[in-house]
Amino acid sequence: MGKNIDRDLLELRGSSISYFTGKMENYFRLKGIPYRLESMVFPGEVERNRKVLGISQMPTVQLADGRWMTDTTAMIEWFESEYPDNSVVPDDPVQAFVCFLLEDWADEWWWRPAMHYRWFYEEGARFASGHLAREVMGGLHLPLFVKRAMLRRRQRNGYTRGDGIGPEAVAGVEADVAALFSQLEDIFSKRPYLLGDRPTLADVGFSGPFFRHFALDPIPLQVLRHTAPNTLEWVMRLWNSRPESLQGALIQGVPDDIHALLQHMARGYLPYLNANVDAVRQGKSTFTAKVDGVTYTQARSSHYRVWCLSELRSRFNVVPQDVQPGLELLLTKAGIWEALWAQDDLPLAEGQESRLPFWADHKMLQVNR
Ligand SMILES: N[C@@H](CCC(=O)N[C@@H](CS)C(=O)NCC(=O)O)C(=O)O
Repeated sequence: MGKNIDRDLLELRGSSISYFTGKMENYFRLKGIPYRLESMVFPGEVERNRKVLGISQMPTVQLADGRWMTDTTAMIEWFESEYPDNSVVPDDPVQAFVCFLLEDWADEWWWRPAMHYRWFYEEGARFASGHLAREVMGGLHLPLFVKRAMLRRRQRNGYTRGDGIGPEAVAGVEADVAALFSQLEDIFSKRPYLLGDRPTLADVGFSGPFFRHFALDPIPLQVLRHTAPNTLEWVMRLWNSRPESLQGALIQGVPDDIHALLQHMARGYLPYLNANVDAVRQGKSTFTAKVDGVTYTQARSSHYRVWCLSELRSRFNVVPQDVQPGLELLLTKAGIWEALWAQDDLPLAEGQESRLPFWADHKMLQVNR
């Protein structure tokens, strides 16, 4: 039976167990934007991706007119301007800024613990290496066990041990995840989505670590079932939402439970971002930093995350003048404000990432193959 391909449909290319592919799918479903998921094929697509996008990462999107896109944050921003109905960004500029913060934290901080649970534990590595070897490595003519071993090695060297989680960091990383689960459980036992009765960009951001990692990989799924069942329900509620779900009311302002999330973000992610800025400025490819009581030994430095910090600053600068003092006070109380502006002259390349989502200058992390 031939495959019935609708050429007008967006093509989302990635993997059915990938963090950022899952984030993009949650967004498309919520907005009612039809798409077709196709598995990226390694190594065949890597060269093409580099040619059309500058880098190769998951997912990519190909528009019906043939243009290629990458980077979920920049893609979502682009789709929001193309499909302005039922925006996922709240009208209230303070809540909108909180969404940008939470999305960035979800993308760039929770990525590492998500990879840890998948690749550190045998149960996770067995599941994911088997799945990925079959799904995306069809283009490599090697025995399955070799592909699986290659994947484990690559992911551990790139994203877990090789990105700062040595044996001494494991307990701290897992305690950090447990603290997040407990904070989210508190929120989702009171309301269906992070900011009220409808999902926002903050929920879409958190679908990254949750949908295809914490709520899929054997170990964290077991932890979620037992410690955070309301959070597990939220994962599926978001996946099952449609444009009609974007009608509900949002809460007023920024309640204490969201403030607590911002304080959590301020403890680990912001000091890490600043340590990363120092490393990039000094031209170091790895750095060691103790943040929130956990020592990350030889974490990879990231040019992309320097840009993330600068994006958060730019987002603050476009908040209406009369709203800025209130937002500044909120961020100061959360412990974010000072860290956000701690450094002058961020080490960014000229025009870095300015062509996203149609061209990317830097990968999130450079992984040696
Ligand atoms: N910030 C990017 C990150 C995308 C990303 O890092 N994707 C991962 C897989 S989910 C990847 O392709 N990493 C590159 C690699 O493993 O070489 C986004 O939002 O799309």
